[in-house]
Amino acid sequence: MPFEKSPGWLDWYANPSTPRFALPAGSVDAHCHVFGPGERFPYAPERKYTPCDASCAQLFALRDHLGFARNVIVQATCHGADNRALVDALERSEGRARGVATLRGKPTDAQLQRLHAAGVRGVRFNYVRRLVDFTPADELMDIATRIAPLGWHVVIYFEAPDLPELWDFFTSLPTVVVVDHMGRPDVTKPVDDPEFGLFLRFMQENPNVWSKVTCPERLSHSGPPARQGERAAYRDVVPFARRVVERFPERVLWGTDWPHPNLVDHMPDDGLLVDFIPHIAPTAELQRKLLVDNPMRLYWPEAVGLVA
Ligand code: 0GY
Repeated sequence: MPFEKSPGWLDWYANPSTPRFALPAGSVDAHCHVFGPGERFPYAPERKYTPCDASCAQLFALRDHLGFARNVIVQATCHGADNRALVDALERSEGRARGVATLRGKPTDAQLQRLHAAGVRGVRFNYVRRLVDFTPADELMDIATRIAPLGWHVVIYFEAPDLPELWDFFTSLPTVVVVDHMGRPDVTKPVDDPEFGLFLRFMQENPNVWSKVTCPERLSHSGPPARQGERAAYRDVVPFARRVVERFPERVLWGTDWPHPNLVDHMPDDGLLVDFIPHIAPTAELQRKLLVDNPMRLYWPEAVGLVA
C-alpha cells in the first residue's frame, strides 16, 4: 500500500556537501532515523505524520559521505512501537549501527533478547505532544526497570517548559538517561535564563543524565539556514550547545538527525551541519569526546579501545 506524505513534508537535502571539518576517526552519528520504506515496513496506524521513505541504504551512504564510522538509529514515532525497520537496518549495518527502540506494554524476555542481539541498547520515551499520545508513567517505569539489567539506557524527548513537571519521573529512572536536543531550549532567551539553568541543574545534579547537543536547525530562530554553502548558520544555538559540551564533556553526544522529520521551513545540508560541530566543541579533545569516546562508551562498550 503506498503512503502519501503529510502535506508540506520536506524531503532530506539531496547531494549534501562534503564537510570541511574532518571528523575524528571512528566518529559516531548518534542520532538519526530510518523511515520505512513504507512498502516493506508500513508506517504505524497511530502515527502523527507520514514521512518520505528514508532507507538504511541511504543512511549508510550518507554516513560514508560525511565520514562517520557508525550510526545510532533512533526509532521514529512514525513507526510507533513496531521496531522492524530499525532492526532490519541494524542487521544490515554489519555491526556499524546500534539502535534505540520504542517499547509499549510488557515486553517479553525473548523480545528484549532479540532486540539486544540486533544491536538495540536503549528505549525512547517521548513527551512531545505533537508526536505521540500519552503513555502512563508506571508503564514506562516498568519498561525502564526491565531494560536496566541489560545495560540499556532511556532516551527522553521533551520540550523545555515541561521539564519541571517531568523532573521527578526522570530523576527516578534506574538507567543512564539521554536527553534529545538539550531538552529543546528556547534560544531566543539568554543562555543564562532560568529555564536553561534548570536543564543545566538537571544534568549537574544527576550524573546519569547525558545530552545530545543536536538539532540547531530545529532550535534556531535567527537563521540563516545551513543550505547552499551558508557557513554562518544557526549561531543563536551555539552558546547553548557549547555550554553543555564544555560543562559536561563526558556526557554529550552529537548526531545529524537525518532525515530530519517534521522540519517545516527548510531542510539543512548535512555536510554543513557537520561543519557546525567545531563551533560547539572548539577543541580537538572536546570533539573526540563528543564524537567518538562518549558514543562508543554508551553504545559499543565492548569495542572501546579496540577499533577505530
Ligand atoms: C527528532 C525530532 C522529531 C521527530 C521524531 O521520532 C520522531 O518522530 O524524533 C521532531 O519532530 O521534533 O529527533 O527527529
